[in-house]
Amino acid sequence: MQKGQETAFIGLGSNLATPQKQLKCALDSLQKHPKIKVSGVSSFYLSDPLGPPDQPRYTNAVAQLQTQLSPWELLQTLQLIEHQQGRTREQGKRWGPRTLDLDILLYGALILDTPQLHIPHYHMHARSFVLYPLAELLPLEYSLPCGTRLQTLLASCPAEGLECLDLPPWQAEQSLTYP
Ligand code: ROI
Repeated sequence: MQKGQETAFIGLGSNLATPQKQLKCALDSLQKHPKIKVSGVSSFYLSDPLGPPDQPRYTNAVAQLQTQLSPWELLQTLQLIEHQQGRTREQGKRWGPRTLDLDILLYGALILDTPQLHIPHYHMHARSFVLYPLAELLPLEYSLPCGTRLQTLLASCPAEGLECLDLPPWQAEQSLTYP
């Protein structure tokens, strides 16, 4: 890893406006950023909505990044991409449907607890649509900054309502190239 570079994991989610396309487009934007390299992408998953059930199922994935951006700069970049892809304030409503959600899950071993940014992500420990894709990119023995192993979190988080779309669409269509 280059000096001044950190490994981060981000969660991607969408349940509006052709969700798979939204995720691919976001991955493309991330890859094009001069200070970000997308070093891994999980399979895409279909997941039942957490929150009101009267909304479409979500498409979720996790991406691994090498970045020279600080956590705050990375947050800004993710918010800009969300905005570019039509995310509105209205969609910021708790538990509502959304065009694109990009969350910083992990940023190296950093623990950050501020009202604007909480790393590791607040709810990642209990969300199957985060943990299962993350487990494609990290060993089960991996310990999160809080000290809990990924394996332990998975064991208490059933994969109910989660469906792996076998071929990662970004790979199937050869539309994007990642290592
Ligand atoms: N539910 C699922 N399944 N996936 C998400 O990405 C997601 N994102 C959200 C809420 C509304 C909590 N529900 C979700 O923000």
